[in-house]
Amino acid sequence: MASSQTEQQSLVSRLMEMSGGSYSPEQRRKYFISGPQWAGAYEGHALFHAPTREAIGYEDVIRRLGEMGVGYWTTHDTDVIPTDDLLTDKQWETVAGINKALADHDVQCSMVTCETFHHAVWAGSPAAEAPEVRDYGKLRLRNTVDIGHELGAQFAVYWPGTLGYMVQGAIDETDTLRWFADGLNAACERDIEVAAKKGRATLKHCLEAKPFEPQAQIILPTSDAMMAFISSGVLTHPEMVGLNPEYLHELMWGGAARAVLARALLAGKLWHFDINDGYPLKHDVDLGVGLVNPLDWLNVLVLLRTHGYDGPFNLDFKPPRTTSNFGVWEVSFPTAVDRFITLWEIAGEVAEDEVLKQAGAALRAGGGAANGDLAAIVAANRELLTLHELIAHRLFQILIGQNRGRKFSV
Ligand code: GLO
Ligand code: MG
Ligand code: MG
Repeated sequence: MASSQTEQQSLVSRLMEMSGGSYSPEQRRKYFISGPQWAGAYEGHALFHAPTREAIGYEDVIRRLGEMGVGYWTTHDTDVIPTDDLLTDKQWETVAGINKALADHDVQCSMVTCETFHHAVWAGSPAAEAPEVRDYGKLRLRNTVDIGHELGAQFAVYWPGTLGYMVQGAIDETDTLRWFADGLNAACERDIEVAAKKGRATLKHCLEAKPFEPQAQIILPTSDAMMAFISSGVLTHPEMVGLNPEYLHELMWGGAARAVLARALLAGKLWHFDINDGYPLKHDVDLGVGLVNPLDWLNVLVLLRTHGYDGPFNLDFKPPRTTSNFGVWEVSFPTAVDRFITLWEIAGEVAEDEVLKQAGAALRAGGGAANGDLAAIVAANRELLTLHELIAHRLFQILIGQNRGRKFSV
């Protein structure tokens, strides 16, 4: 029996070692993978859950990411600066400390995001009726842009989880949308000023949708709703605003992640991507990438590889409450990173697979020579379309390594 914590930790480490298959920190650093402060520091708390882990600060999260080979870090303003210190000189002391930790561990800050859902001031959302709440919201959004430039970020993300309601009829949705746009416009305008002053590119401002939680009804619930909002005429700089879809958030409304991403790719708005896993039509469980839907994930990565997506893969998951502080860094983070890289590599094999190449080419060529005759068109494709199921089987084989000769009992 492993009864002491030290013995249990050695058991976990030994079984991790036995599992094998880890990438080296150098290999991991080749990917644009980012680790959120809030994921590393998540204590396991929720509405029905007391914390199961101890608090840790940015120094530890950045050090751990650097050591394991995750080259990028992301944060909310309040993950690292208490709300009362924001907009005061104290915040710049913290920002200087963060820049030192980033440099010490060879990690870069890729994205910043403004917390507009947790503090009591956001009870009615950052786009609330009261003008003073919205003015404070604008200050905070502009301040997050300032912090982002100071930390060297390229992206700002906005998740408006409070932009909605619990009870119907209490808010006017069109006002809320315009007021939300006012906040984004203030952030973009500040960005243009600061970027010019610092000789840096402006940030990419990315909207992240989630269909519900914490509000019961959300006014911009899906990535498609976000795209319609971007082109609705209320933004002063729609060209500065794109998307940060989250894999699980699209599953939560029953969407097909690949199709969502395809629509964003066509619109040129797929700039940032939150990666995780979970179950369709359930709440936001934020499990590690690939633990629930590895085949779907493989297909998502095939799409992204095929279309040259070069933005970040942000590990927006939550280490389960059953995992200890030790386990977060020994198991949660490295295994999530390594499953992602493995799936990315397998997606490369899919692109090169001879069966899939020939099946795809045959389907695209069609049966031919039908002369516009309806019955002949149907007949010409009758046998070819069986290839759809064959392709799905081949993808399963590639996922489990059967294409490389993996054998079971025979
Ligand atoms: C919550 C969201 C949240 C955002 C974060 C960045 O469900 O996924 O974690 O990604 O606030 O804006
Ligand atoms: Mg997210
Ligand atoms: Mg989520």
